Amino acid sequence: MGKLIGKTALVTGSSRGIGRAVAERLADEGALVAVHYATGADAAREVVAGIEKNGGRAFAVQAELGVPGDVDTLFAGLEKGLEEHTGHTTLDILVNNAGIMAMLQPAEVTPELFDRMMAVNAKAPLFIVQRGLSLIPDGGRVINITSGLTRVASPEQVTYGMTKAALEQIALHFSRHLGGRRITVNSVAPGSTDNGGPVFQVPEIREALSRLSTFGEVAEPTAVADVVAFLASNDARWITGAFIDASGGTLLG
Ligand code: NAP
Ligand code: 2V4
Repeated sequence: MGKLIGKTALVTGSSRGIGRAVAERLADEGALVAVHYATGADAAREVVAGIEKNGGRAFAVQAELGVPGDVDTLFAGLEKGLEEHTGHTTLDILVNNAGIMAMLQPAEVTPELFDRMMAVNAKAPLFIVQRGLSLIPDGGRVINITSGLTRVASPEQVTYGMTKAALEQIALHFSRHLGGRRITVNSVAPGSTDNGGPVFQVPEIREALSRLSTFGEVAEPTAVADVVAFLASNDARWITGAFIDASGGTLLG
């Protein structure tokens, strides 16, 4: 613990699920964390309160992503919070975690659903990275939460998989763009992870999802968060442009 003392981090979509676990883990390591949310103000406040109760530092930032002005709204709140808590606006660690998913048969996909999912899952992260670079110092970190579904076939997730495949391109191209500044850019791809949603309460569904991992379980969000915390740390300084399979062996075939 304590590997991120003095660092600042933004975790998009950290009011619940994987993002929440990431925010809590980075805060446990000493980072000041911006807990971003869209609609879950109470949930985000609870995350911040929990972090503070554990001796960490955090503040909440609201912004709906995938709508016009989203990045402006996000960075207005982020910069205000960073300034208030640190006296500057340096952002050491950017985690693009917020995302949406829908199970849709290929025949049910519409241009509107495609555009919405692409806007939240891929377009917003690109422009968050672009804007974030004015705040991220040399040696900073960009970590994008993608999905094992860019590597395993699932017809009902063709649109989702396409958006995550697009998101994965950020690590490839920006790692080269930012190498001279020692900023690393990586993708973390979870498999099925219990985000507290209703599907994980249905025993038959949970068992079917569990069988996909070689460990025979769905992931806890903390398992993914530990991987993100490693990438955020100095120990991972020589990893960039990577696709990190954090699916518990779901992609083994
Ligand atoms: P989740 O529990 O559904 O939480 C999603 C988070 O993203 C919430 O904090 C939500 O904020 C925020 N969010 C959603 N839409 C948003 C929007 N339009 N603008 C701003 N914020 C938005 O998600 P999760 O299951 O933990 O997944 C987190 C990430 O991991 C996603 O990118 C997902 O694709 C990826 N992933 C998940 C799994 C899995 O099995 N769970 C597997 C692989 C990859 P509000 O609640 O405030 O609206
Ligand atoms: O099955 C997944 C999966 C899932 C789900 O469990 C349902 C959920 C939580 O609503 C959203 C979700 C997002 C995902 O990205 C995945 C996923 O990546 C995945 C799943 C099963 C097998 C391999 C995977 O990579």
